[in-house]
Amino acid sequence: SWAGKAHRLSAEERDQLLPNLRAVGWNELEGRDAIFKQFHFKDFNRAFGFMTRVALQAEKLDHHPEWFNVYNKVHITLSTHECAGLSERDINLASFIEQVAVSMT
Ligand code: H2B
Repeated sequence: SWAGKAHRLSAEERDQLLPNLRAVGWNELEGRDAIFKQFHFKDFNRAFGFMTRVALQAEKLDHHPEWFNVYNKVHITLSTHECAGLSERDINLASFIEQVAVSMT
């Protein structure tokens, strides 16, 4: 796509980029190069409002979350299929997701 080919983050890039996300609850999955976070909202309306805003940005970025929603909970996994692992696209989307989550809680 217009963004160029995604590459898996190097060890150095991970050391630089992941601590900020870990500090707000994102963790690396075991057995898969991806990051994961669980969000809890006040109710379904907040959860779905959050998902709607993330969905519109995902489409704009052409980078989409894997997610699961039940009522007020949204579980999100981010990974880049193109490079079969974590790329800068996941870091960027996670940062956007954090901004939206803060505004919904
Ligand atoms: N989302 C994610 N998470 N990883 C990808 O590699 C990806 C995507 N690729 N959304 C995009 C769509 C690709 O399939 C299209 C054709 O650009």
